[in-house]
Amino acid sequence: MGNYTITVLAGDGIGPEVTAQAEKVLETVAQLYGHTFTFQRGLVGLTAIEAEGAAISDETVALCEQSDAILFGAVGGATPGAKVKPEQALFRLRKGFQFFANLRPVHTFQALLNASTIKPEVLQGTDLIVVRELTGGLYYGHLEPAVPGKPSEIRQTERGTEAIDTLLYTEEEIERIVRVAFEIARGRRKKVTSVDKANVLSSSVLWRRVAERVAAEYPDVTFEHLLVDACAMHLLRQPSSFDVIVTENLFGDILTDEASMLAGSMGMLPSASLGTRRTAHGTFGLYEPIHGSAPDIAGQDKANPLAAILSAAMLLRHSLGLEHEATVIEKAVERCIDEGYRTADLRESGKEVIGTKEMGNRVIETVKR
Ligand code: GGG
Repeated sequence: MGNYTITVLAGDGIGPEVTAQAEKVLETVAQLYGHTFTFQRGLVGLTAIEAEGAAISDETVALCEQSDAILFGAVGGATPGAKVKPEQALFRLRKGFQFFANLRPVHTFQALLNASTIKPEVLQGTDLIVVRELTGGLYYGHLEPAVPGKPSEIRQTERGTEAIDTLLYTEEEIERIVRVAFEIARGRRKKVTSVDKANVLSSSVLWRRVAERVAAEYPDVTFEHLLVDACAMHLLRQPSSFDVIVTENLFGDILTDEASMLAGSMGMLPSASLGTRRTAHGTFGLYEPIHGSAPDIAGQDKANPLAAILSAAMLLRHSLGLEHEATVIEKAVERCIDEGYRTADLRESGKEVIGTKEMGNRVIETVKR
């Protein structure tokens, strides 16, 4: 039994809808196991820009600072020509709290083998985790000022209109993320695939060199390099061959959107963003579904809340040290899928489609069983 403070940053579009379901599940777990979760809320993204003039205010960052974990929804939306982008909220939190390790597990539930356009025999046994570097690379490689997506980065020169992004990694940044991957692999099937573009990019040549040095410290873990293009192909050809994939920021973002199709939908993939800051019970972190704000379906009770609910499970595990409670949620999600409940993104013939709130309620009922 314990008291924990969780900052909820629901954000834009479907963010508030899916986060509300995750919160409901957390409240149920609190009641069942005698914990007290205090939820404190802040604005992020487009919602914050409209209300407060910034994608995230200093006050909201301070709220995060005073909590055990951050439960994040999604940010994004149309901001044509805007000076401030909703995504800057995420980048500020990631950089500010040094959340350099983004864990994105990809698991294909048995009952969803036929929900994908990919053949079930290819999907069978898919259980991998992408360890995405989150505070470096192209996302942060801008000229002055270092603000991702800032429109002023498009400039006029004697060559015409141009824009520059730089891909910079230091040895230290590579080493710490590769080490996270090896530590995770030790608790799994003991295989690490380091993904880069070393035939083209200097930063990848350094990435390879550092990854090999770290790998030598883990002789019990099988290690391989893979070019990012080959990785994209193998993910669809033989996903079960992967255990832990470690890669740089942008490659990780793209590969996990692809890999989400192995799990049936973007709405199935949770994530944890972690750094080195400790809480009383674990590691301070930010937890969010990998999907964006999906404005096209916002407010229609159509979004899949399972990625948000599974992110809440990761929060319990990594930041609050509540492993049992995390597993209870994960098992409940799998059981709901086994019992045939599907949101629209997982539409399957013969299966009834239910809404966001109903799916949240199903998970709660299952957690209580
Ligand atoms: N919940 C994920 C989210 O809001 N994604 C919006 C986004 O821009 N993400 C970029 C990224 O994760 O790097």
